[in-house]
Amino acid sequence: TTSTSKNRGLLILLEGLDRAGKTTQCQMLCNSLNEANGPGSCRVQKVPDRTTQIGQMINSYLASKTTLPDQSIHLLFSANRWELRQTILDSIYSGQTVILDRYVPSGVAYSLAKGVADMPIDWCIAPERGLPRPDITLFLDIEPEHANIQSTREDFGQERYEVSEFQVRVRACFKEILGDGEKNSGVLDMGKVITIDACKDIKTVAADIWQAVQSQDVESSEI
Ligand code: Z5A
Repeated sequence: TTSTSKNRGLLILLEGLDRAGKTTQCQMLCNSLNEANGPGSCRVQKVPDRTTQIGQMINSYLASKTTLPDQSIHLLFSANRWELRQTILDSIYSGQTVILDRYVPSGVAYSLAKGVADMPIDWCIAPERGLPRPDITLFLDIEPEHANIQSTREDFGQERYEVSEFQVRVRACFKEILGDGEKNSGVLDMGKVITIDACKDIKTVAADIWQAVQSQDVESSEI
């Protein structure tokens, strides 16, 4: 199902490492849902939203134009999600499905992977509590250590966090946070978590995502 019995839209999250294909797949899924359910019934929200003032600070940090303490950048990423909270809720409750291109799991995984002593997992999660919970999380999985797939994808290596050893740690953190696919089996409740093999070609990944979204029996609970 792609809508709930209360006719609210769904909150669908696509997560994964850099260059896993999230932006590509968010757009393809959105196009398919708009075709199936009518134009405008779905939209994509990129996270971070680099257009806000906080987003511009994040952008400048990621481009290594500014430095910030690890704690400060963590809280800015979270603050950027809080800026989006109301518009996400407005969309969902007006019946529009929102596809998130990254969200809370990225916030926690990238900070945890830094291994900073005074930023344990509880500290990292605390500012995220109260944000809307996705109905479905699709984790686009690639193996940086084996496939070395990212370097073959356009533009990899341009930004601060795109270093292979770091990506290996981020992947392990994602798995700890999201669990093994069963609801609530990870540290974070991100709804139903489904792992997608993102090493396949773009069309096959899109078909796998479409099937996963279609086959989900999503609850109509409050977000
Ligand atoms: N970050 C954080 O620390 N804390 C937070 O709270 C959040 C984020 C939210 C920027 O994020 C950084 O912020 C990121 C995490 C950190 N770390 N870094 N660097 P971002 O989402 O803005 O990152 P991005 O640089 O815009 O996107 P991305 O993740 O790197 O890429 P992607 O969306 O996963 O991939 P894509 O743009 O769809 O595809 C990349 C290329 O690969 C493109 O040429 C595609 O045509 C190609 N591609 C895609 N799929 C395939 C397949 N299946 N086969 C072959 N080629 C493919």
